[in-house]
Amino acid sequence: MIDVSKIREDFPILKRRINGKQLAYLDNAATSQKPKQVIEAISNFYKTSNANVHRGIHTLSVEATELMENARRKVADFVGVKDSAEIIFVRNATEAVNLVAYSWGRNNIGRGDEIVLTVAEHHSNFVVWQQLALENGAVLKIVPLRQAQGLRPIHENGEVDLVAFKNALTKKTKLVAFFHVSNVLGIINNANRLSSIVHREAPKAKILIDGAQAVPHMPVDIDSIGCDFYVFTGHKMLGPTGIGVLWAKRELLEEMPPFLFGGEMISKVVLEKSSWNELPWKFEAGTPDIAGAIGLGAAVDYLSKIGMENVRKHEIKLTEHAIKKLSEIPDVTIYGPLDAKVRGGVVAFNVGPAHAHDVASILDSEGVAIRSGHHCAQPLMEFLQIESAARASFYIYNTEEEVDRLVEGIGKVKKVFKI
Ligand code: 7TS
Repeated sequence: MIDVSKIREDFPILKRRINGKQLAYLDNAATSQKPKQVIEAISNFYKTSNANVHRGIHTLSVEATELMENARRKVADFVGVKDSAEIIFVRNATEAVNLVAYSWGRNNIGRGDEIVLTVAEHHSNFVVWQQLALENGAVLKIVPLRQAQGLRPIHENGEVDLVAFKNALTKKTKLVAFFHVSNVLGIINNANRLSSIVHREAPKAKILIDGAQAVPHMPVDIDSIGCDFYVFTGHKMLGPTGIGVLWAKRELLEEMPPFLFGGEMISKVVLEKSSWNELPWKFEAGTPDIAGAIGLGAAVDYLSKIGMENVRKHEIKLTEHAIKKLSEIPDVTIYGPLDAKVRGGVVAFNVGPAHAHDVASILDSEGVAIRSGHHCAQPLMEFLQIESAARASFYIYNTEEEVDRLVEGIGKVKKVFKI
């Protein structure tokens, strides 16, 4: 088990007081806080090794290049990728999905071709494909979540409907894109199983997995999943904002044209034409976020030291506690499965008729930070027939006491709204 009080000492921001109360930061699905090891890695880089990468012969440039490429190796190891040239640094998960849509999608998906998504995708894995379909005349097919049998409403089971998923796959399917862990319902998709269904039913289709909520919270071994593209984002896993990752198989990346053109990504330029740099740099035009990559490397070191199995266990414990406590409050509706073992550390809920923004605002007055709104998943909100939800999401530094403060805060919401 992890030593939370020791971990908390590494996060300076957790000492803050908000509205006179000790901060309880329960908005980790939006972004995580950063330990001093990450903050120092970034500031040390600027203090001691700052130079541009891949260009200079001078010592600092060589040092900066080594630091950045070491970070790439660390990230590759962290997610079980053997060939670190398959790790493309981008700005965030959203940019990674766009890179795939522009470089691969626009060259391979045309009129009448089908793109299969689930109804619970984050907008970054939804709007990107919707736009491509609108442009190219491709067809979007949306897989619903499974309807629970019996008494409980849909939102309390809610894994991807496997029958509908299988039925959506046809000879025309070019791309299947789905989340690994839902940022609203916490559902953990069985990525290997869904991938093997795609291989069986639509062998020519490519598979893209959005791992933005998975990689920070559980062991992920990309090479073993059997997908073609996997994306994640550094700022949700203790890293800085501005750095994310696209992974794809080498053969696929080699076939794909560059997404952005300019410096760093070329091999040779003559007046008439240019040729492209090797992987991964072919997809990293311009000066990259060097400090961001180094910061992400430090984040990966930090998480590896704790062990992702331990991160997952800690979050299961907090989620179990949260679901138990929230279930005891009349008028609180929890969305997603109630068994913490099958879900990530994200708990979305509503309190009677109170608007989620009011819930979040009253909790903020108690120093408890949660997110409210549609969570960039409006198709899912429509599916659940709600406008919005409040959401608490946990990480390594959260405690059961903080969950209890969330619950107490909900008591205050109920008083204010006379629920
Ligand atoms: N995919 C999922 C599943 C996400 O939860 C998010 C961000 C993204 C993609 C996009 O990540 P980005 O780094 O490119 O922005 N999710 C959230 C959230 O739930 N609240 O704020 C951001």
